Amino acid sequence: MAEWKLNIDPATVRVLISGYQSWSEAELRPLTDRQAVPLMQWRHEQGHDPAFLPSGEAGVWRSHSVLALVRPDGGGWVGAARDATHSFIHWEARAEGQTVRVSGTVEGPAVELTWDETGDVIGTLERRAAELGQNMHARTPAPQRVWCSWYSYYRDVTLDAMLENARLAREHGLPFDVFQLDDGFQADLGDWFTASDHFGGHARDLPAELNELGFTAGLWLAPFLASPTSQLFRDHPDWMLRGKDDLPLAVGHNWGGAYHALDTTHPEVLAWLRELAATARGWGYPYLKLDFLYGAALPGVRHDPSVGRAQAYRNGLQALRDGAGEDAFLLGCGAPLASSVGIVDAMRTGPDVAPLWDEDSRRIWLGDATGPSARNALHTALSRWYQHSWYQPDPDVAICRRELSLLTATERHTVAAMLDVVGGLRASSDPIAMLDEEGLALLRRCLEISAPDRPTTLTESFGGAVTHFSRARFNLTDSRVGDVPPHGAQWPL
Ligand code: 9PG
Repeated sequence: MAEWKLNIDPATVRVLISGYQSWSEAELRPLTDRQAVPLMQWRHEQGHDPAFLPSGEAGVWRSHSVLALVRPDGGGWVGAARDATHSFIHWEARAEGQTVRVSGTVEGPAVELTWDETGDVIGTLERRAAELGQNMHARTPAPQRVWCSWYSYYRDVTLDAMLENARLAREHGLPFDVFQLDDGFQADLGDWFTASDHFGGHARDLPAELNELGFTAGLWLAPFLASPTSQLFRDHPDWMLRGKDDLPLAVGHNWGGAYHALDTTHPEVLAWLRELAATARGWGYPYLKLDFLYGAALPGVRHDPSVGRAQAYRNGLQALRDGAGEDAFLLGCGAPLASSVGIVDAMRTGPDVAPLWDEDSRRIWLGDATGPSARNALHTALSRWYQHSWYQPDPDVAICRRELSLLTATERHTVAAMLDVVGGLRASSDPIAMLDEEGLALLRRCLEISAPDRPTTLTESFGGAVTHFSRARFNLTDSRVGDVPPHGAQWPL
């Protein structure tokens, strides 16, 4: 463990942290504030790293891979790592009287950590992040424009709904590159080759028709998961990651019950992952959204105990890349972030957007800001702006429809501004038939590719996140701040 003691009054310092995986919070907060830890235990493995949780104490902030402290003059300190291929890097900043103590810990094979004092935290963090990206051979292809079925059809998606939206998108000349089928097409978690009862076809029936309409076909998979009801689980109980009690570990509760994860130190599991990705590719899907990837990285008992969990995760992800092919486009989601650099092309960098601004009961009273909401997605994706040198960032979908949504016109505009500032993948889930002229115009604007923007300052924030950029200023609070309405954005500036 490396440690630094800073002779600075903690009350004058802000901290910038990034949570473990796609959905974990990233924040820019006064150091003396309290980092929330979810009250519900099952959210620990699904939204965070259970082995390095937020502390829950005032004045103690934990971050993964990078950490920055910001003085009132915009200078400060930046902690980073040169490489995260085989290891997890845990940072902690702790207020102690009139000093701040910082520690950096490596879980896994040793890696060199960097700790810079700087007059320009924004620039130094961008530079150190870019170095990590270079060292890990980051893939940063051109941004894709994606229509995804999740945020309007959810698990009820059908083959017909996919094709109807693709046809309408073509009729309207909407510039999507990819039409991506999300969760709901498969019989069970793990049983990817069998169709669900309601889908009205098979996933392999879709790509040819999408290609004819001029779109690339994309498919969602949660390749490391297996539900206890699945054939995969029944056939291969010995493939599961286990707990100390030798039972298959419960790694989350998303589909109305607990589910398990594959043990990616097992050679048969790696072979299965290669086959799964190659099969999806063979069906005509060169674009894969690989979700719930955190499952392979949880602490547990593995087939090969000599492999650490960061390495086990990486080996599983590499098997998927090998199966899909070097030229496939892989989008990671629910994934340990830095550990995926160099294998994925794009990465979700925040929680899900939802057609509502905030779910403050869950966020405030249950201490869980990893749940779906426009506010949570903005808060975290904006605070990870520097990660465009790791992969193409995916801050999740725009919502341009007015039906099936509680978002106001101001809030829809704010999400659009966030997509411009993050400058990565563009996505939408709106049923095209629901969009009127205004909705279509906003969608077209959201699909305009832009270069990632940079913050103008980290010494000010309208809502605990990085909110001040050169092209837009965001207000994530519930009251007007200066010229920016609540939940609003001044954009373009
Ligand atoms: C499909 C969805 C969509 C979506 C993904 C992911 O923390 N959670 O409990 C949690 C559950 C689901 C979730 C995100 C977080 O959504 O982000 O785009 O693909 O799965 O089931």
